Amino acid sequence: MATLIVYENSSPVADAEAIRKAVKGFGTNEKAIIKIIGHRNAIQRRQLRQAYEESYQDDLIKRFVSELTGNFERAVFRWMADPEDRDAVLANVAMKQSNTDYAVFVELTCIYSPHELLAAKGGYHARYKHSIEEDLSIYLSGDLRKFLVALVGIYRYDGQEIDARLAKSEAHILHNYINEKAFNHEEVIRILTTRSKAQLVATFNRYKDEYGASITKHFVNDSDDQYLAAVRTTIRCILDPLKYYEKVVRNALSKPGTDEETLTRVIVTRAEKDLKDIKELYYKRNSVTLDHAVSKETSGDYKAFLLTLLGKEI
Ligand SMILES: [Ca+2]
Repeated sequence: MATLIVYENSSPVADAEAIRKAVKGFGTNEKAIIKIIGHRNAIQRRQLRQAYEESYQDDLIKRFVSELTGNFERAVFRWMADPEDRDAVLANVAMKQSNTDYAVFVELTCIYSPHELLAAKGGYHARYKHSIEEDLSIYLSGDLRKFLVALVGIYRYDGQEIDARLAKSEAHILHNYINEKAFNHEEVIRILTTRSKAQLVATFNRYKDEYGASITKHFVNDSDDQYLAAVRTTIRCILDPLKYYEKVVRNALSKPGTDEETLTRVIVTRAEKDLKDIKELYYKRNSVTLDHAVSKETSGDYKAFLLTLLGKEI
């Protein structure tokens, strides 16, 4: 379930007028901005951008970028952009980091629906005039590149049908290659990147039954291998997205100085989807509410904005 509290009867023209007042002239009324955009769903935000453009011949996102700063600016940008454009930006930022944030691509391909992935790829074309695969190939190398390009390139079947015999045989194939430490074998990559999520869940469960441990525990070696880390993330995303997100948020908050990029990503991309469930899991796991943890680790307008998206009336 979502955390976003949507005001249903808002008017895009009235919103645009209020936003104009908040940004016009010297300074900015950040609170007024949060009060509006923190309570609008994706369709309302698009209508607001259109109304703003029509009324003032001004691009609202560009205006926000010039008025706001730091983490708050980045969060507002990710929130106000169309989802496919936002995902394109998240992907581009992730691949350009010196230590590629592979999790962004795993989320796109293993948690998002195939349709949403396709939209994000289109958004990437529109914004960067390249394909995601093309740019991944520029910024990455080796097994991680091979794996992520394959993941992004596939349009996974989204149905719930399961072939139990196939699950058994592919659990066996995976186990054989893992035993030989041939973690990057093309059969391993083929299974993980082409099978439907439902089928993979069956395969991973079968693996656990047959071989006595979760498959993620077997995809390890001594070295700090980014490819293997991406494989483990893939398996965790497919098996239990909520559990995955809870851990991502927990790690982002516990990092010295806080990993704001990741914290923002999870809150902005999940607020209209399942952030309420992630919050519940977070509380169960940490005995502290996510709202409390976020307000402890963040400050100012950024904090107020995240808490609003988390469903707090402030
Ligand atoms: Ca201003």
